[in-house]
Amino acid sequence: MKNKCVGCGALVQTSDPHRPGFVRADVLGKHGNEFYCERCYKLIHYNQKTDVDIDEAEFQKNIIELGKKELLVVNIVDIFDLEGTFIDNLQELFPKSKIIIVANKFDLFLNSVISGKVHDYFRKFLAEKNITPEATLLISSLKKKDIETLLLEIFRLKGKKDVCFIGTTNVGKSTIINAIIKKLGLKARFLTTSTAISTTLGILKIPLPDGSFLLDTPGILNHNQATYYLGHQHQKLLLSKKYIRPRVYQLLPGQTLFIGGFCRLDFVSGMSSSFVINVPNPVFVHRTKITAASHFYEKHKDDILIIPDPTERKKLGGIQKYHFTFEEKKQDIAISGLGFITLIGKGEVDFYCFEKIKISFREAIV
Ligand SMILES: Nc1nc2c(ncn2[C@@H]2O[C@H](COP(=O)(O)OP(=O)(O)OP(=O)(O)O)[C@@H](O)[C@H]2O)c(=O)[nH]1
Ligand SMILES: [Mg+2]
Repeated sequence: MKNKCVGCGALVQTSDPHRPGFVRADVLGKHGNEFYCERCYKLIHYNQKTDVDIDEAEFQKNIIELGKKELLVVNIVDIFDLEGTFIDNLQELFPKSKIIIVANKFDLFLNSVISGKVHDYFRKFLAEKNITPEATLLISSLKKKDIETLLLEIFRLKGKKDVCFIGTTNVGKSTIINAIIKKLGLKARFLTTSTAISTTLGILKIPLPDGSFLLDTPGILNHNQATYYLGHQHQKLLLSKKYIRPRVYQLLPGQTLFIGGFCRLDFVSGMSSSFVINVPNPVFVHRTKITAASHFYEKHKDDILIIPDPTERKKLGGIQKYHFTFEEKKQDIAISGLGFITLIGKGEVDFYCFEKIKISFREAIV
């Protein structure tokens, strides 16, 4: 049997450091059958990413193969990027399996946000997409109690089946499995987790006491997400383990907000309204007048606004313009991979963002 890296699941090889699973030949002999590849070692110990060629077609083949089996599928989504991380054909991909959908990273909201309300929102969101899982949960993998609740649901539904964790990259699949390994005291090495996309590169099987397995899988690449197009330094900045501090701006028509160098929101008409910016704390938010906005952007896109940098901007493509009208009900502009802006008041906005980033206009989540 060929050896796999215990952190990322890549098949181990000793010939090419730019391909997944590389281990130096002299290191290989020293560690028996269980070792981490060089890329995992650097991610775990230095949070340093080695770029390797990712085979997206292979990831899709994995999913198709798993779809033929009868499993308990635990689909993880990121509650801060529901539209960007939700998989709309999940039930078609796993026709034989029971499905639980778990919204992770609830800790990114302020403590005062009521989980019941966000959970109701999540259930309504799935119902509107005609998705009917066996159970839904809202959790933070950083909280022990939430992992206990997830385990109760898993053991209620799994029978003798394997439990397969599925989701787009970076939603926290491997982090959750690590928490389960710890909670159940399983005899398994901890999986590699990181702020880089595509940390897990192959399927990893963690044995459960009843003879079945927990399966970790490589995340489905998400081309709609801002983070997909960023270098690792900027991915690190945006993937926060600390709650996201909402920043409130009271605007009059004629004013503009820049959300880093990612988006520009022009308040074109209406009455004085509030704009609550829920994006990672390191993203700089700047208010100016619409008439000064273009000049400001050209002058400061590479200093004050910083992210994305010129290389990342090229990958993000052209600029798309949106027009939104809001009144009475609070509405969000959701920016995949970044966060969302809640609009409270009445008016019209022009919104500009890179065309590769998915933008959704929705009822406010909080
Ligand atoms: N704030 C917060 N961050 C989390 C949570 N769970 C995971 N993360 C972070 O999200 C990032 C990605 O976590 P991983 O467990 O590597 O995600 P993954 O889904 O396995 O990613 P791939 O292997 O690339 O598919 C890491 O920086 C984690 O620390 C959570 O509940 N809250
Ligand atoms: Mg992973």
